[in-house]
Amino acid sequence: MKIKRALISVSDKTGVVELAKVLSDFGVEIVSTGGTARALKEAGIDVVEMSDYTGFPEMLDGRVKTLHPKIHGGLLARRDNPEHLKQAESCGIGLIDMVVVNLYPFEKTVAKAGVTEEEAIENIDIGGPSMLRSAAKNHASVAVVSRPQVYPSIIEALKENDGCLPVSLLKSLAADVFELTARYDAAIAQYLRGPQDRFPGRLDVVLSKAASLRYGENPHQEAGLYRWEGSESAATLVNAKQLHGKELSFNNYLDLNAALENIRGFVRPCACIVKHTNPTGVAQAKTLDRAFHDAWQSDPLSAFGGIVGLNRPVDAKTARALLKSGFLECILAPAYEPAALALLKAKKNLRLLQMAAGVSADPQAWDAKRIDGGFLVQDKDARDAAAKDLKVVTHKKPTRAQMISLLFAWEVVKHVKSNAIVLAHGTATVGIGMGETSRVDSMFMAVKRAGRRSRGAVLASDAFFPKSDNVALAKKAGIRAVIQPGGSIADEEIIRAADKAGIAMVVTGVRHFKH
Ligand code: 93A
Repeated sequence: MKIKRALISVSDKTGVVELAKVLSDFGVEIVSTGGTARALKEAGIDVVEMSDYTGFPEMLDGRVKTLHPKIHGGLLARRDNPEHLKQAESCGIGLIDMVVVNLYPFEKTVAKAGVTEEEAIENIDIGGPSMLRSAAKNHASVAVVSRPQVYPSIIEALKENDGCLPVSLLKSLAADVFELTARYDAAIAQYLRGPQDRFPGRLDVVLSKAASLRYGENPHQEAGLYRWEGSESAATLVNAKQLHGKELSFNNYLDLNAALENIRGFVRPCACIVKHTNPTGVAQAKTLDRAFHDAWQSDPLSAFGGIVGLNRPVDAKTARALLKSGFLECILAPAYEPAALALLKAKKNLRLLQMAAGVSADPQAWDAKRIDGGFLVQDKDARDAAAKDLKVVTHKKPTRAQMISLLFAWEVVKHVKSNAIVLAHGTATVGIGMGETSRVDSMFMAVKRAGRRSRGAVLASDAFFPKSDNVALAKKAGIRAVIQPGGSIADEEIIRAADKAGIAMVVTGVRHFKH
C-alpha cells in the first residue's frame, strides 16, 4: 500500500524526526499537531499544520486538535467503496494513509509523587486514541503506528518497498492499537476508582519480547524474556545494561532479580550473594568491599558460582575482592568505576550488569505467580518493620547493638524462601536456613552453616515458632536474641522458654512468608 498522506501527532517525540524524514523523502505529505509540527519543522521537514489542514484552530487548550470529520473521515473512508470515496470528496475530505500517534503519558503522570487530579485529567488523551482506533478499524487501507519502538521496522519496510507498506503488516499494527487503548483506558478507570481497587476486574498487561533465551531452567526447555510494557523505566532489571560476559541465562535473570530484591532494602553499602533465588549471604558495612567480604563468608561453600548484587558503584578494591572469592556467574551493580571494570573484564565469562538508574525501588508494586490456568496476583511484600510494631516480650531486652542486628536479619529473612531462619552478627548473616518444610530443619541448616559463629548471634524467623522446640535449639546454639512475628497459640510457652534460656525476644506482628 502506497503512503501518500501521513498524520503525525506524538507526545513522545523519540525517533519521530527520523521516521518523518524517510516519509518525506518518499514524497509523503505530513500533517501534524502543534508540538509535533514544531519539532519536525525544526528538523527541516515540510509539514502541514493541523489547523491549516482542518480549517479549524486547535482550541480549548489543545483538548480539540484533531477531533474533526476531515481527520476521521479521511481515516475511516473505505477505499473499496465508491460511495465512501464520493462522499468524502464532496465534503472536501482527503484520504489519510498513515497515522503515527503516541498518547499523553497518563500512566507516567499518575505515577509521579504529588500529582494533582487536574494534571491527571489533562493527561487523558482523547484525540489520540480516537485517531488510533479509526485507523486501526480501517487497517485494510491505513497503517497505524502507535509506539516509537516499531519506527525502525516501519522505516525498513518503507525502504524495502519503495514507500509502500506490505498489507500483511497492517493487521498486526492494528492489533497493537486495540491492546494499547484497552490498557490505557484500564489505567484511567483504575485511577478514577482510587487506590482501594488495587486489583480490578481486568488486568491488562501487555508483554513484548525483549530477548530469546538459549533455554529455560534446563536445556530441554525453550524460553524467552518478556518486558512488561509498564516497565520501560531504566530502574527495571529487564532494561539493565550488560557490560561484559556471556549471554544471560533464564536462571541468571531469576537470581539477579533475587539479588536486586535483597539489596534494595538497604541504604548503607550492601552485598548479597544468591544461589537458586535464595541469598547465601547478605551484609551491610561501611565499605562495599567489606560488605562483599562479609556476605561471602556467611556461606562460602554455597556462594561458589553465585550471583552478586551490590548497591554501590563497584570500586577497584571491591573488584579485587570479587575476583579473589572464586567462581562467580554475574555481578549486578548501579555502576562500575573504570579501574574496577578493567579488572573484572579479565574474567571472560563473568557477566557484568549495570542497573542504569541505580537499584531504587521497583516501580511496579505488585507481584504475580503462575498457577495452572492463571496467575495469582498480590501486592509486593514491601513491608518494613516499623518501630511501633516491635514489642519486646521477654524480661531480657535486646541491647542496642542486638536490636540493629535483629532489624538487619528481619530485612534479610523477607527474601529467603520459607521456612526461613537467618542468623546474624552485627549487620552480616552467618547462617541461613531456607526452603525446608519444617522450621526445625531450617534452624538445623542455619546453625550448621554458622558453625561456631551461631554463638552470640541473633536470629530472625519469617513466621512464628509453632512450638518451643526452636527456642531449645536456639539456646543450644548460643543464640542471644530472636525476632519473629509472634501470634502462635504456643506464644506463652515460647516466651517462657526464651525467658528461661536468657534469650531476648522481639515480636513484629508481621509475617514474611515467601514461596
Ligand atoms: O487533547 S486531546 O485529547 N485532543 C485532540 O484532539 C488531540 N489530537 C492529538 N489530544 C490530542 N492529541 C494528542 O496530542 C496526541 O495523541 C499526542 O499525544 C499529542 C501531540 O501533541 P503535540 O503535537 O502538540 O505535541
